[in-house]
Amino acid sequence: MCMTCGCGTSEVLIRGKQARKAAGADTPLHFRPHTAEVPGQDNEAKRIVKLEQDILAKNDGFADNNRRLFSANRILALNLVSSPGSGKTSILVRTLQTLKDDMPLAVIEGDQQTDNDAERIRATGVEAMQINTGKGCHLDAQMVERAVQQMTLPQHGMLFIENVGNLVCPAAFDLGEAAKVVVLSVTEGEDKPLKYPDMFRAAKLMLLNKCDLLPYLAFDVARAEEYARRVNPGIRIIRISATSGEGMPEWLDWLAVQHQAAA
Ligand SMILES: Nc1nc2c(ncn2[C@@H]2O[C@H](COP(=O)(O)OP(=O)(O)OP(=O)(O)O)[C@@H](O)[C@H]2O)c(=O)[nH]1
Ligand SMILES: [Mg+2]
Repeated sequence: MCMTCGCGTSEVLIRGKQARKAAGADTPLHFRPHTAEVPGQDNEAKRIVKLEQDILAKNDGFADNNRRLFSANRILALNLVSSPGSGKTSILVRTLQTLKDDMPLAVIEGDQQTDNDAERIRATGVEAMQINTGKGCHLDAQMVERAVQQMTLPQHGMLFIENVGNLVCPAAFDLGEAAKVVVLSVTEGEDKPLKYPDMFRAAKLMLLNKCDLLPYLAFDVARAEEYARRVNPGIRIIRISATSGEGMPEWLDWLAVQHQAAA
């Protein structure tokens, strides 16, 4: 289990020729990180699994409260997730600039350190709360509840929650959002949906960002999209560029449909 954030798995799988040789069998080698090979190990593993379940159950309680609050105030809440630097804040800035005169908007920013992203959002005139998670690698629903208590609710509008840049842990944590939106940029490689399937499975929409860079890269768009649909057949995909504005109308249309459903 990842003891830093409490969101990891109790078992690691190592695959490869060396591992098979070491195991003396043709099967993958399994081991549990952070636990010693001592009698009672099974009990320890069970305790860790129970701890994970407790953490997620507690989180789900806060997420339900958040969802009720958003629903009562007719707010569309979206949870933007991606690896660091995919363009979450850039997409948000461009989106807010377009929508800010039409409806109430607010943003919660999650990062380990700095309020750089919140400052970028505030420069658009939209209210932003920054959550610094320190060593934590994801936002949880209680953090969002606390941030929401300190901000003006964008009633009948939209709340964007930009999660900590990380394609693993934020997948497991419901924040009370209507949907997770995963941003994959074309500089990251096509295989990310297969390597980090939980995130792509959890998302309703994938924004394939930085498409303005495609002429300079050996990135296979069709393959990336096929990989995303392989792990999540229902995922919607929109190709965009926060820099050039390509795909923004389609993204704004998608937002309008979700907003109508929340209203
Ligand atoms: N060429 C190009 N660059 C982009 C695009 N979107 C974002 N960038 C650049 O990518 C870098 C990271 O963008 P951010 O918006 O900060 O990414 P982020 O996902 O918010 O990053 P973290 O919050 O640190 O995880 C910046 O240098 C952006 O200018 C895009 O569509 N095209
Ligand atoms: Mg950001």
